[in-house]
Amino acid sequence: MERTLVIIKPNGVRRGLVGDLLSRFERRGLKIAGLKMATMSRSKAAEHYAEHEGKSFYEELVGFITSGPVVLTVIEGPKAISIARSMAGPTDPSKASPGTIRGDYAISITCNIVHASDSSKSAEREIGLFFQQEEIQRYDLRNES
Ligand code: FUP
Repeated sequence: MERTLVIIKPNGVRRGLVGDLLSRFERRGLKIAGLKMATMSRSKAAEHYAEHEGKSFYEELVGFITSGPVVLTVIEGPKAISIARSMAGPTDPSKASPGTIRGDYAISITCNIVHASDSSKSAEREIGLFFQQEEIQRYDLRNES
């Protein structure tokens, strides 16, 4: 069983896509184990995107992710990390196939609707940035057994 951090970015919230996006993960059979809405501080955004500090797109990226509320969700299930990444589609929406989140809803690389952790190490680090242990719920999905 894996856990991954999925963030519905500010444009996903502003465009009213929260229900649709959460629903995609539920329909796929993944579990919503943690869920909250928050506006990211600049310092949290800097921690989250630390690997991109100094890159040409960094300021735009941090400005965008802190521009309004996001939905933070811990998604759990077998191979949840790679499944959530493939559901999101490639970082650059122009390369994303229809049927993926970015292929259905995005054209801008910065405003690419969702974040999904790219490895188990990133998932652990990123979940720890935004969730306390007690904010992650334990329950069984009906379709698991
Ligand atoms: P991803 O893992 O798909 O979120 O992609 P990255 O970690 O490579 O990039 C993080 C975010 O930086 C992307 F969601 C969008 C932004 N970005 C740009 O704005 N321009 C780029 O050239 C690359 C990434």
